[in-house]
Amino acid sequence: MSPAQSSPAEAEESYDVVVVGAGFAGMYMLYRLRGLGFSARVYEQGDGVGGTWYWNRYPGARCDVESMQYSYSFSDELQQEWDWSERYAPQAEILKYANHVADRFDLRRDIQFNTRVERAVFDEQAKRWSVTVSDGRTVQAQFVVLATGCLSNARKPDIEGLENFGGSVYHTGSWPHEDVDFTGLRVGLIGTGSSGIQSAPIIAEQAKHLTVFQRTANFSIPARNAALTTGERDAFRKSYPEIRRFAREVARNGIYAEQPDRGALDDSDETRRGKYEKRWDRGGLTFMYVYNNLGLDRTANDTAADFVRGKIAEIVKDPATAKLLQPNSHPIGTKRICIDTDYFATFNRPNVSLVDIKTNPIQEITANAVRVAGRNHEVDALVLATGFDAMTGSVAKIDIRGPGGQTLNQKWAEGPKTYLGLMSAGFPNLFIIAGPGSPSVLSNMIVSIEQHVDWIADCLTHMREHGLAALEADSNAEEKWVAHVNEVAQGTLYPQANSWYMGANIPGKPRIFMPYIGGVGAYRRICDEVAAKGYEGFVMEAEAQPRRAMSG
Ligand code: N01
Repeated sequence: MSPAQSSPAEAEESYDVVVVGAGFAGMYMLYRLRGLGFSARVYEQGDGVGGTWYWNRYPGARCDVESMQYSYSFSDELQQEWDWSERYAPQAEILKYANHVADRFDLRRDIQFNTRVERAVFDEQAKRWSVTVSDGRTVQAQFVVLATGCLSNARKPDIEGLENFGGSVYHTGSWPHEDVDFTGLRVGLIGTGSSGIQSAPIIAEQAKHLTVFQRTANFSIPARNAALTTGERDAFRKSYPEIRRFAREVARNGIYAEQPDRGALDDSDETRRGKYEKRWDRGGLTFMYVYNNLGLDRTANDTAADFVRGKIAEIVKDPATAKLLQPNSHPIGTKRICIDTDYFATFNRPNVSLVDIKTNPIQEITANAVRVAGRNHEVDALVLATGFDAMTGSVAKIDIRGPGGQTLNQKWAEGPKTYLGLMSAGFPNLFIIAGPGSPSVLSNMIVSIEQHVDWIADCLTHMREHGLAALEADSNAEEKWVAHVNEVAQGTLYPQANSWYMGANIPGKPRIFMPYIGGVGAYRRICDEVAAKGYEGFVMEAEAQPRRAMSG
């Protein structure tokens, strides 16, 4: 398991680890592998690093986790030296940060850009993966790490006539690199999730007219974005050790913030309203932290949902539009809550209109219009903010074949199954970062990414030290973990929403609550315990020796 050294030609084609993707997960994985002396090759389909932040360049794109927390913690020099400009960094700045990290740690020399991983086949004799990439080459690797991202497979909707549209069509998740200018154009925006809600106000400022086609009204909280002062940055930096510890161990979603200590029904109406007002004014995701039972108890949840519906009615002047914008189909927070800048107020502009496509779905897209309920809404450009085949979509695009030829897609046909979100039984030496069954998208992604990468790095080190050739999830351990993930989800309100967490946005995708909702702290403790017990629930195979179970 040392870097292949026999000949330069062989070394070029054989690695300890192939990493798929050079987003935040792939970059940190490479950094750790290199530090441990493993040879690694990263393949990235884009022509630059940054993953999500490389592709999602739509107007208004910014993170909904505050910049000082949505950043790597592995290098204190990095976190002390990097200057974030705003409370919520815009996409371009996050991408600049990703590029800075790549340069600072000299990562690019092990990343091959513009290259997709197309196939990975496990050779049971050699205990190695043969990985075929889009330039036609096949390389060998003992391990493959899928750092493919949870929201990276942009999904075009299946709407009749879309291919006949005569104007430009953009998807927020694969936005062009050059500037897109909507000045003087009539723009149609389909989709009102985080991407649609962030982009609508900016497009409306530019376009002659913006028509928003809404299928599901969404809850959104003001971002209250602002420039960060030197004082704010310094205060944060001084407290980084405690902030990072808290985010990893205490906060359920990996974000340092005040934690609620009571339920919504424990307060009087007046006190509750005062608390919601305070959080609304403060802005951001932590609105859901006012009380500890908003995700658990429907009556408690309704108090927060009613508050937000009331705010929408206050902001939006036309009562019919306000009513349409008020979400009623799901408990607040059970679809990813959106964070906006002036989204609802955008509908007070004379050049913006809202079309309900829940009651009357889009009938057809013609060369120059979107037809709804027999009426043509004429548009010159279309923006599809229709989301992603989340969590499994990018993994499914790779033809992954385990021993015996079973594909991962066959195994996951009824829904993804993993042990700890890290590995899937039947696929040895194949790791997933932030996979289904891990907290991933329910958390500050960088906290989860660092935890997974560190765990995988420790696991590979353990294997090297113990002369182990292969490791895979035990199917019983996997079944138990899947049952636990489901059980925890069923105890919450989350499964009540038709969300992408449930796979509900993809026709035909099995409806399973994919992320682990037990919280990043609890999850980390479980992963650490598994490792401390000699990788309990994993099956390991020694070099040239028969398989043996390594349960604790
Ligand atoms: O995608 P989404 P997104 N016809 O799936 C609608 C992260 N993110 O790109 O709800 C008509 O949430 C769909 O309607 P419905 C964040 O985790 C973060 O906005 O299925 N409409 C919905 O309104 C987020 O949750 C940030 O009924 C169709 C919308 O399109 C995740 O990425 C910013 C349709 C899709 O919403 C995904 O967000 C952006 C159809 N055929 C994204 N198909 C921040 O950090 C879909 N829709 C702030």
